[in-house]
Amino acid sequence: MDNKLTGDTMLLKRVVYIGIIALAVTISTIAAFASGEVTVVQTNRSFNPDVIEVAKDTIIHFANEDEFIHQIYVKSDTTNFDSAEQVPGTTIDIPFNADGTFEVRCHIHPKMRLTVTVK
Ligand SMILES: [Cu+2]
Repeated sequence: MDNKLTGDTMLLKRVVYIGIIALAVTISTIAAFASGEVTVVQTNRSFNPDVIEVAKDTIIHFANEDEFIHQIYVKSDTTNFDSAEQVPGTTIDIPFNADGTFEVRCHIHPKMRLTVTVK
């Protein structure tokens, strides 16, 4: 094979790869700060991400992609939520309608912790 062509092809692949990463970073940044709807995934008995900042009136979808049942809750002066048992493959929505910093915890797994800052 022509060496120059191989070099050009590798450069093109690199440019495309960097472009994909830049796009992914942009999309995830938008997701982290978007009002409206954000998804947090539960895997390996943890929240992913485990720190998130959202605009007021955002609904966070909690998608249980774990092999375990979870049962999540928020306890605070302004935002309170207590879910039923959440079996794998299901999603629970929690609205965050007040400014502040909140902790989402799991009754079943005390080490599970998500910090949500709403502003
Ligand atoms: Cu749990």
